[in-house]
Amino acid sequence: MCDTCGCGESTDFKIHDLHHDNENNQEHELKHGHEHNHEHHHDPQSDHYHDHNHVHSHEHDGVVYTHSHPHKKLINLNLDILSGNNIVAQLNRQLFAERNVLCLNLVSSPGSGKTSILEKTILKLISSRKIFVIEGDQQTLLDAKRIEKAGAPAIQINTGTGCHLDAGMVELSLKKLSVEDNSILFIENVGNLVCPALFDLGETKRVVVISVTEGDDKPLKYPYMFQSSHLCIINKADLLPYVDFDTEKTIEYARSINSNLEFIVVSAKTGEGMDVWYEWLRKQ
Ligand SMILES: Nc1nc2c(ncn2[C@@H]2O[C@H](COP(=O)(O)OP(=O)(O)OP(=O)(O)O)[C@@H](O)[C@H]2O)c(=O)[nH]1
Ligand SMILES: [Mg+2]
Repeated sequence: MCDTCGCGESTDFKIHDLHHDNENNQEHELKHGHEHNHEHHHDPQSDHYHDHNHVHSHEHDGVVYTHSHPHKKLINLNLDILSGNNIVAQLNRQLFAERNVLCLNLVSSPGSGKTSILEKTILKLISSRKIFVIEGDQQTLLDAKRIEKAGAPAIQINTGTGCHLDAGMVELSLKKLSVEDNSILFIENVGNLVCPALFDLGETKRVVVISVTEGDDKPLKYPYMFQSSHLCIINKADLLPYVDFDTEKTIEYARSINSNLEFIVVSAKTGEGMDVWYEWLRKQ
């Protein structure tokens, strides 16, 4: 059980490489374990000085790979539940910065149109930009196959009972997906406006997608996702004539939570507004 949000065990996930997985059995499991060697020193304020040797191990084709990140950190055990994730996220972020990779974490409810937006984006930009994609879903290779069909290399993470990606999953995926320098890496998170908000993946920026069929109250109901995002894409604009969705009200609600949030209204289906999104990408 995940300590933070109560979803399924976060070590029980699978990473699928569409090309190198066994053809008869595309379920290529990558077992991932964590060992922690801890030394605790009590101090008067009940914080713990945490002498922490963080050892990752994973199994691939019967071979267990292990690496460790020794680190020392002062933690408050009540507050810093997510520190393990944040440390790996910081390593991912450092790697992206060193290699000039623009890493965007796409988050949304299920079905808002993340994969559709990525398909259109890849078709438009792949001739001028190198694009790579990490796909997150509880089950199936469907989205990774759609992305590869559009023309970009993709890795699929299946989280099983888990409801979000975490930084360790991204770190392991990077060992299978040869992301090139000066490229764009899109991470499509598991469709869910709750838990993915809590897990920093090391992304350069976070993009929240909502669609007009979901109702304009979403920023107020799921504030953490809007608070932690840099850009909000409002998708399915082609359906605006048929649904009760007030775009201005949505923007007002979201801005009341995050005054720095940017907005782009698009339709992945008709292509409306997509040029504004491509321009936003170009500026990053
Ligand atoms: N009308 C309309 N339908 C859209 C648009 N974008 C996506 N869809 C449809 O919405 C459905 C879900 O789209 P996806 O791109 O699979 O959404 P997703 O966010 O990737 O879904 P999950 O990965 O399952 O969370 C599909 O049937 C799409 O064809 C749009 O702009 N307009
Ligand atoms: Mg998808």
